[in-house]
Amino acid sequence: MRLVVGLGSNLGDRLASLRSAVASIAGAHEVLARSRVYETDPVGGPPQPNYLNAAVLVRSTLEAAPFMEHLLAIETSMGRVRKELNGPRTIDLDMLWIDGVTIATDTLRVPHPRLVERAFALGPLLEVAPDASDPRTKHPYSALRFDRNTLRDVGQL
Ligand code: PH2
Ligand code: MG
Ligand code: MG
Repeated sequence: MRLVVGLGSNLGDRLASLRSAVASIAGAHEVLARSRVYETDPVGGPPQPNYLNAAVLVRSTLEAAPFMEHLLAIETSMGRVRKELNGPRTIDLDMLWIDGVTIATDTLRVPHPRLVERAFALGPLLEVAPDASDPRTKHPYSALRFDRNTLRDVGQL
């Protein structure tokens, strides 16, 4: 499957965390493209530091559920502790989109339920997968409006 992983970090050495996570992903799957790294204001949750956000386009032989398990294992190995919903985190790895696939179970939803309303997810996704579309409606994400000014380019992944 071809999919996009969204990365976020707002605790510790944020850039190092994003890069370390990408290295872990690349150790087990084919990373086809990497977005720029963007600094973004936190959206939702408690008051918390600014995020760095990015995305990678991946090709994997795994199916969605085991792929997500791998992402969660990387988060745990990097010391992520889950305290509160939408709270600050050293690393967050989200399966934003899988080409042609919709999943809606109790434990997994793809596309990410808040993808289209979050510039910090949609912007990086479109950079690595400009052709991405909603798997059910086929509506291209590139036709959606979002505020590019909320994404401050701070360098390469
Ligand atoms: N992730 C959240 C909540 N809020 N805000 C920004 N800017 N970037 C994120 O990655 C983010 C967030 C929960 O996953
Ligand atoms: Mg998230
Ligand atoms: Mg997450």
